[in-house]
Parts: sequence; C-alpha cells; structure tokens
Amino acid sequence: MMTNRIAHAGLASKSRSAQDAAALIHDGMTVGMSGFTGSGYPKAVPLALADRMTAAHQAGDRFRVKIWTGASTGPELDGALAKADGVEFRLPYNSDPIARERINRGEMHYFDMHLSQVAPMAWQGFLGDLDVAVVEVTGITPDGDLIPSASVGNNKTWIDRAKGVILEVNRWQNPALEGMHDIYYGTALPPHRIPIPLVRADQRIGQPTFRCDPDKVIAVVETDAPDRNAPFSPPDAAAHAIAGHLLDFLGHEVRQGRLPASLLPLQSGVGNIANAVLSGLIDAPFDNMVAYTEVIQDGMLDLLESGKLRMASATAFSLSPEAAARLNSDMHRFRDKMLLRPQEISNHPELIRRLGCIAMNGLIEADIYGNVNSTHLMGSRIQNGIGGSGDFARNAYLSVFMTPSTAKGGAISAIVPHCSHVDHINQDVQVIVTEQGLADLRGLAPRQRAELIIARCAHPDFRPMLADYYARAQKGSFGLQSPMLPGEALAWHQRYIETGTMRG
Ligand code: 0RQ
Repeated sequence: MMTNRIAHAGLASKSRSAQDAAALIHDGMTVGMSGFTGSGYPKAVPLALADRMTAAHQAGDRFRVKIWTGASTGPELDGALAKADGVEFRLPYNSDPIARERINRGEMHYFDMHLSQVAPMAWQGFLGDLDVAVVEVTGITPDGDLIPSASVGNNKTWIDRAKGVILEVNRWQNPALEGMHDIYYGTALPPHRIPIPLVRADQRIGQPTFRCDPDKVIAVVETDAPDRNAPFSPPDAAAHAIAGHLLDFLGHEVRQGRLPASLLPLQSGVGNIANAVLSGLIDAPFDNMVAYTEVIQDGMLDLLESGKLRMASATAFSLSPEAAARLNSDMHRFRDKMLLRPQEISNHPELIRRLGCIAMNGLIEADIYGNVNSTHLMGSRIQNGIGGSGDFARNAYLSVFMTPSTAKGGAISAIVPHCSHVDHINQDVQVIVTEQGLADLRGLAPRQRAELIIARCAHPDFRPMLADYYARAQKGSFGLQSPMLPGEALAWHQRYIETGTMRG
C-alpha cells in the first residue's frame, strides 16, 4: 500500500504485517532495535516477536535473541520480550521492570555500557554480527531516505551494520519532526578518526535523514501507536531543596566569574530531581541558556517555552504523555529550537569536553570520598544502568550528582562509608547535592572531601554514624590518604540486607 508516509515505491511494495515481519527473526539472532527512553522504539514487531517466542516455548522450542537498542525502550519492546523470556542478552541500558527482574534473577545477560560507546563498539566487531535492525521512522522520502522518529539513538549504526532492515513507519509521529534531526556520517574507527566539526550546541554537522540501501530492507510495517514515557511525579520537598542548593551554587559560580551568565551547555539526567532543577531554572537569573544533553524531558520543554533556554541538542525526547501531546500540537513553536543527533554524537566525550557541559545526574549512593554508585542497589541488584552519566560526568566542565540523602523511607543513607559499587570515581564527581546541602569537592583531597560530604550532604540521622566511622577509620586504617576500615566499609549494606535498615 502506497501512503504519503512511504513515498518510495520500492519500499512501499515491501509493506508487510507485523507478524510477517517478525517471522523474519529467528532464534539466536542479534537484533538492533530503535528506541531511546520511551520514544521512537518499534511498537508492533517486538509484540509480534514476543508472541512467536511464547508459542515456541509452549511447543518446547528455544527462541531467544540478543537485543541491542539506543537505551531503555517501552513496554511493547523490553517488557513484552522479557515477559516472553525471549532475551538472552541485552545492551546497553534497561529500565523496564520485567527485564530488570529477569536480569537480577540471572535469567538474562545484561551488558551495561557507556551510551557513547555503543556505536563504535558495534563497529569494532567483538559484539558479533547484527542480523536484523528494527527501526521506527516517521516516514520514507521519495529517494528512500528515512525520516527519523522521536529518538535517533543508534539507528544510523543499526541500519548500516545490519544484514536486513525492518522499518516501522509510525504515523502517530508528527510529520513536522522532519528536519529536526542532524545525522552525522563522519565517524570512523581508528586510525581513520578525524575531529568532529561541532563547536556549538546549536550547530548542524550532518543531514536530516538516515541513508538506507533499499535492497537491505526486508519489510516495512505501518503503525499508529503512541510513544510511552512514564509521567513525572510533581517534585517533592527534597527535589525542590536540591534544585535550590544547585541553583544557588550556579549563581555563585557566575558571580565568581567561573561560569558565564548564560551558564554552559546543560546536560540533565532523567528523573524527578533533574526535572525539578530544570523547572527551577525558569525562575533563575540565567538567560540564553543552551542544552547539550541526552534527552529532552518535560522541564526542558518548559524552559524552551519560557525563552530562557535558547535551544536544546539531544538524541531523544523523553516526555510525559502530557508534554508529548503539547509538543505534538505546538511543534512549529519548538522545531527550530531542537536538534536530535545520534547518541555517539550527543554523548561524545570529545564534544562534551569541548563545549564544557554542566552535567547534572542522579545517584544511588555516594561515599564519603565522593565515589558514586549510579547503578547497583546494595552492590549487586541492577537498577537501570550507567546510561550517559559516565560520558558526561568524566568529560564535563562541571560534574554534579544529586540525590535525596536517604532512601526507602529513611532506612538507607545515600551517603555511605564505602560505595557498594562504583560507576563514577571521585575524580569524576565534583559536586554532590542532597536536600541537606551541597558539597563542592573541586580541588579537595580525600580527607577534606569526607568532612564536607558528611557535614553538608548526609542526613542528620546518619551523620553521627558516619562521623564515628570516619574517626575510627583515621585511627585504624592502613594509610591516611583515604582512611578506610575494610572489614567495616560495607557493614551498613550488610545490615540493610539482613535487617531492612542501615541504622545501627
Ligand atoms: O527503588 O522504586 O523500589 O523504591 O532505587 O530510586 O529515587 O526512584 O531514583 O528516579 O531519582 O533515579 C540513580 C537510579 C536515580 C537514576 C538513578 C532505590 C529507590 C528506588 C530508584 P523502589 P529513585 P531516581 C544520563 C543520566 C543512571 C543513568 C543516568 C539512574 C530505586 O538517576 O538510573 O544517570 N542513573 N543517566 O528506593 C538502595 C540506595 C538507594 C536505593 C535509591 N542508596 N540504596 N536503594 N534506591 N537509592 C541521561 C540518560 O541516561 C537518559
């Protein structure tokens, strides 16, 4: 069927049902899917694939695949495939609760990666071949170029690398998305790498569409299904307090001449706290800001609307249903202020370092020396993954991590003697903020950091326990650079596992 969304006759003739397309995927294959947060992921073929897997398992046959994506996706992809127990291996990021449970039960291998590294590593070859790409697009041009959807992620790489490509053309996506993307084709593996010619967040360095050899396309499936991002809950008192401390600090840095009045390109992590910080920026005295970030979430849309944020560069939208509807109906007002790029560009260390981003990410726990755990609860249970936080934290001009000072109703201290897992070493963590206060760790040695973090960031209920541990560590440790009592360092976590609280 030829529709205006599929303007290439050859590709229109490959129109298939989702079931017929899913039948092209077999047990043991590696499948690269589109999707970055709950946007731009395929919504029909994964569901049909999950049905096939369930039927195969009921017949006593094996049917499991390896899934690569941009980052997290929606329930129709990660949720459905995990429910069908059809995923043997997953990379690079997951936040789906069913998949998370399977990973934590040891039923699914999960390679949790820096998001900027996925595309180059896929080209290096050690991950193996990519059999099929399943990519959602907004439309197909008369020349057979693909108009990207609400996320770009690794789609360029999947389309180039896969042996066969299945396209989902989703008419729910706004056709006005056309032209908002900047797909850069200049990346290569060493020794052929050249500088990426991006020196400003608002600069275009690529083209608006994906190239795709029409001969590689094995099916085109038409869909009409919404993206599904989780709604944000309104910021609570802790989120407001964290945002307040951070905005005061940024103002202070401007007054000290260490940041320009329009700040530097902002990167904001996902979640309610990051969203509260963005909302707080609406009333803050910074104008003409830009964002060079991974996802555009609700707060960023508000900032763009207010005019305080001049433009935002990202790889995906990550909007609540209400904000997605607002963007969809008001696209003409936003479209010149946003650029979506491949994640190897949105998260590229070279560019983050060059632009001097202000990175603001969430954490699970930080230790008294400023090492940060973003991924593993009690050292072993994965929550989501490192995502883009490592790409940004290490290379940012200013790297900020934020968290409420306690979790699980106060049973857990987010500030601990020793992180049970480390994603961001202390050298990559410059500022820690909780609702209690902000610790500016720049230029401080480990013992100076410990005193500040305990005093400023820890919850008052846990401060005496931390101070006691730290005092004893200074007496009994093997050396005094970063005093530690190895036998006790993780005792807080063990106590939580055994008794349900870290309180002594
Ligand atoms: O578990 O839901 O069972 O109660 O961990 O905690 O408070 O909902 O966390 O949504 O703010 O996310 C670090 C996970 C924070 C996020 C993290 C428990 C808590 C809850 C989640 P329950 P919250 P938030 C670049 C940015 C890595 C990727 C990243 C993240 C659950 O920010 O995934 O930064 N970051 N990407 O109860 C035990 C603790 C705990 C704890 C919280 N100390 N110990 N459990 N929890 N603290 C942009 C992108 O990548 C898109």
